[in-house]
Amino acid sequence: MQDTKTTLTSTSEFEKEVYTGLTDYPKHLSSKYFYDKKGDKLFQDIMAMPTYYLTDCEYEILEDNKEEITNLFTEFGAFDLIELGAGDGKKTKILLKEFSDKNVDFTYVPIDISDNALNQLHNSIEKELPKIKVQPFQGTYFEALEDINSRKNRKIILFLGSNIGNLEHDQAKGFMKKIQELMEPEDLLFMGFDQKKNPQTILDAYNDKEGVTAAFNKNVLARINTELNANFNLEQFLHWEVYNPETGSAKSYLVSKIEQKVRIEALDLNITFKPWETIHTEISQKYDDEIINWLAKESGLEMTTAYQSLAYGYKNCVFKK
Ligand code: AVJ
Repeated sequence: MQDTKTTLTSTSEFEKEVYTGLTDYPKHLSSKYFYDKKGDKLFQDIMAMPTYYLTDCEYEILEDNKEEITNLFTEFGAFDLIELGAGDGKKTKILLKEFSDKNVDFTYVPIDISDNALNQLHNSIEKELPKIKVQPFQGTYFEALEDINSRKNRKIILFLGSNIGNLEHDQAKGFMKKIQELMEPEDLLFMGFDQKKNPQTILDAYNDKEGVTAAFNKNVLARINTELNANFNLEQFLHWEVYNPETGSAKSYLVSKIEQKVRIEALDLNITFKPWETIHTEISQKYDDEIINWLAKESGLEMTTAYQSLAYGYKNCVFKK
């Protein structure tokens, strides 16, 4: 029952957003729609590529500091470890394994938009770390906040992988403020922020030669084709990555190579593209200390600790209210 309902709600949300995004000027689609079964796999492939340095940075930070992090998290006894955008949980498992080995009393609450990713994660934890209590939650970040709000235990909220970077500053600020409002004084927010760095390194991370990121970006069109009965020709769109070193925003676009018409049957909609017309699909914001401090201040959070990966420039920050 629950599953059916969730699927129906998110499908109509998808329809609405596709309609709005493709009838707007300039056109846009949300990166949250990259993640179906195929998209999850493509993102896993991206995370495994050396050019996508973010994975290694965070892996290194968690591995090098897992004992200190354990002390921080267990300071007040039992807690709920709530992870926003858990995905395949590969990085989180460094902490989960450490907690399991040390018999830490906690419940892991992975939250993700992808049912498929959540099921895989749940199964793999049951197999690899059977002692851990898991309570998965499928939904968007904003739906997740409601669930978080109803929890009684001490909350430690993980937001890893620089997932926050998918939000524009104002959205990020609003989101962190909402989290702050549902935190109690003992609760913690543990967040990953990718840092500004050599612009070429960033372009290479989001524009790999193998074309995996391109396929990931185009997966939103593939989903519209299969789920909304449309006829996008993926070959006729170019994946294009732009990085602005001043603002720190990396943006992904799909650019129409030709003049073309697309039919989206489920929406009874015809879309036309002029040659080189764009669809903005993703922002992956890069941060510096000024921006992080501004976000913290605006959302009423206090940073208590920060862990850094110096080689590439990546930070995990701990906040309390
Ligand atoms: C999962 C949002 C952190 O923006 O770096 C990877 C997604 N997009 N390559 C990012 C992504 C293109 C990723 N996040």
